[in-house]
Amino acid sequence: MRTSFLSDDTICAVATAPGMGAIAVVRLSGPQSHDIVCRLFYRNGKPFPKERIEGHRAYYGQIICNDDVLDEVVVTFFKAPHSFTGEDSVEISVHGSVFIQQRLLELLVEAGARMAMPGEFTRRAFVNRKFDLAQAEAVADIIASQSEAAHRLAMNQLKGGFSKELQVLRSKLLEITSLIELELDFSEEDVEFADRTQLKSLLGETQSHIAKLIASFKQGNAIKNGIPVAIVGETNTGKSTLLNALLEEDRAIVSDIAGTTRDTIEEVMNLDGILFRFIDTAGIRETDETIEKIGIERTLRKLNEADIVLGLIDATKDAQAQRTAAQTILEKVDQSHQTLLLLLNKSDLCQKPAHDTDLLISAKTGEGLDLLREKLVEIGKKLMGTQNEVLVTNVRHFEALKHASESLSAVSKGLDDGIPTDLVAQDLREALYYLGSITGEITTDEVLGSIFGRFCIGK
Ligand SMILES: Nc1nc2c(ncn2[C@@H]2O[C@H](COP(=O)(O)OP(=O)(O)OP(=O)(O)O)[C@@H](O)[C@H]2O)c(=O)[nH]1
Ligand SMILES: [Mg+2]
Repeated sequence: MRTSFLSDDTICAVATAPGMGAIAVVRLSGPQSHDIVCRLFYRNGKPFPKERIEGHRAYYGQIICNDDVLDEVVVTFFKAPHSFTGEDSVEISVHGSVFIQQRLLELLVEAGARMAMPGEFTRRAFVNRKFDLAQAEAVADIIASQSEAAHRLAMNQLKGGFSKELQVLRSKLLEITSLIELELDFSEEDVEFADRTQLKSLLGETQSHIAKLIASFKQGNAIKNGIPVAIVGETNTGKSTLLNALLEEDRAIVSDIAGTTRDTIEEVMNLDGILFRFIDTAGIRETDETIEKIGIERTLRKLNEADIVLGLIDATKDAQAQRTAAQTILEKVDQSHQTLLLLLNKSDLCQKPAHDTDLLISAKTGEGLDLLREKLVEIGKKLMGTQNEVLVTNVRHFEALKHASESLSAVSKGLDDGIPTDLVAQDLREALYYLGSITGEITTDEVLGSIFGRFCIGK
């Protein structure tokens, strides 16, 4: 059940990016929002009467305080429930001076509004059932989207594509529940009333549906946060130089001292519409140094999590050393779900490669990097696959689905082991609870606080 959050107060905030801009939009929402704005808003030198407000209409006029004109503005009024939040609300477009924005907020607060908390507009929209929680989170994803694919995914979630999928799952679970409850009702008569075959097949179907969604997280996460590309290799092979070259900026420290990079460094970059998350790592070598050891452990973790591994080999080393280095990397990559590109770096210092690699590059001069980018895009496109299905992109949803799946496994096992039906029903309720937590049918103030707290103010 959604916790009630009926607002009797009116909130205000700057909705546009902080700082100076051509224009800025100040937003209000709540029962007094029209009254408050009408106290400050003048047209043709006269206060604008609230009775004249038409919803969804923009009015040109002035914000006046103590006979001084603060700014010429365009005010758009929205009448409940036909607004983003579902409440009476107003958007005031002002000239984007920081002073005007601040002063207008002060005036609004003096007139009875309160500064909004992060995400409070969207939270109100959720509470007023403008959309469910997964859709509210999509609003944040749309704002954060950095590529066409991420944008499309967030849009689909906002339109309710993901929510619809969950509804299908939910109705399947409810069907299972009713089959089990039927059995519960007749338990005294000691009969297995429900059709177990039907129950089992429905359960299996639901489980594989959830498993499919869980599996989609890898792709969804790659689209949203970038395909993880780990740059690994021995120390001094030029990993940090390569990161800098790919990003076209001096992001990581480069030096000829082996063991320069200790911590992992991550940066996203859009190549041909696909988002990549490049991860520079600490060079792999035997060491007794505590901090470097921790760094190398991190390298191995990042290597495991990566979809693409760029294995760097120093072209100035002799053939045997190169082979050993390649072997070390090969052993650590799981090619069943990771793509490895072995790169022979420092081509500018060697005449010809000692053995076959995927690519000969020079991170320093840029030789071979165009080809590398092309290969990355090619692999990225394959990883992205077809994109019209519903994908899980949010860790919170991913976790909830995993919990739901565990609960369903317990239901399955319970049925197989002949556990009393009322206990099985308990696991089923748990699965329903986890699914409900995604769309927000079941939430707590704490959960809402943590979700909307991550939004920006004015959203
Ligand atoms: N000539 C030449 N030098 C390079 C190239 N790539 C890197 N270097 C040099 O190799 C040295 C090591 O480069 P880094 O990028 O710091 O190597 P790394 O793999 O990050 O090293 P660690 O962080 O210590 O593991 C530096 O002196 C770089 O300038 C290259 O393509 N050609
Ligand atoms: Mg480095």
